[in-house]
Amino acid sequence: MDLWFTELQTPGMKISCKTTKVLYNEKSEFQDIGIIETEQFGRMLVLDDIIQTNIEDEFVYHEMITHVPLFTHKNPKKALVIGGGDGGAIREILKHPSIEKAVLVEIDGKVVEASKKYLPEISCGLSNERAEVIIDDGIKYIKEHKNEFDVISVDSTDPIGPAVGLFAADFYKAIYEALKDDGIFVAQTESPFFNKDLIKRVNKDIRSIFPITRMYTGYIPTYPGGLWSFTMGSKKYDPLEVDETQIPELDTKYFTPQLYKATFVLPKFAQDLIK
Ligand code: AG3
Repeated sequence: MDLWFTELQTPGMKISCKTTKVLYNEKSEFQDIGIIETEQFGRMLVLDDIIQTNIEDEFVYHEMITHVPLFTHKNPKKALVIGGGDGGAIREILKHPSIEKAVLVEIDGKVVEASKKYLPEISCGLSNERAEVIIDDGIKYIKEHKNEFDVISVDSTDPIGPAVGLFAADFYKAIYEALKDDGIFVAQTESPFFNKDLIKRVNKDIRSIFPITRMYTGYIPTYPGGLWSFTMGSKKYDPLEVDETQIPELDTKYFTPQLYKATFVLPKFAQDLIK
């Protein structure tokens, strides 16, 4: 018998993955959490029927949401991830020797628990002594912390339901205040192909708060359209002025110093969104 997990990526487009096992399926206070074994991508984390990450392609997203801002900053010591309960972003942040503390604030403790149990390759950083895991509402947390972080990564779900507030101008203002004077933040900002209005709005909002706003992309096979955007707001450092020959090699699978520079070069239609 063939079993297929299907995500409705847009009202008119689906992605299906042949599924060999359901490892975990529970409803938390916030969402329906699934961890399934797929033939193509290995173990996969699914929240409310939307693919979040999987063993095969997770490296792209987690490397890009962390190393790009961390290498834009001259000396990042304290980093924060909002969301990202699977721990992939924390694992990447800890590859930077300058990092003294990497804090994760995830609203759903069950996502962290399930990821620790079923996705150890992704969640492994969470038990590191430099990591701190806080189960709390990221919006509330950010408002209670001022002038504290060098780099903040917003590793959210799609802008529906509980994540809507993580794409709001008020939240970006609070992030600005939670960052130190030369701080940088990056948020995952969906597909340049399918989420044009969102990207336009988010860019406008971030530009009205941060002196430097830049968008970059990465290729993630299981996300709608493949091409995925990240938007950076920076108080002082401009990634376009970073000398990539000074970026050290890290143990990565997608990110390289050369790619750092190239990732800010956008296809014309994507460039037009943020004019
Ligand atoms: N955050 C979710 C990205 C959005 C994916 N959207 C989709 N498949 N429709 C990823 C969490 C990984 N730490």
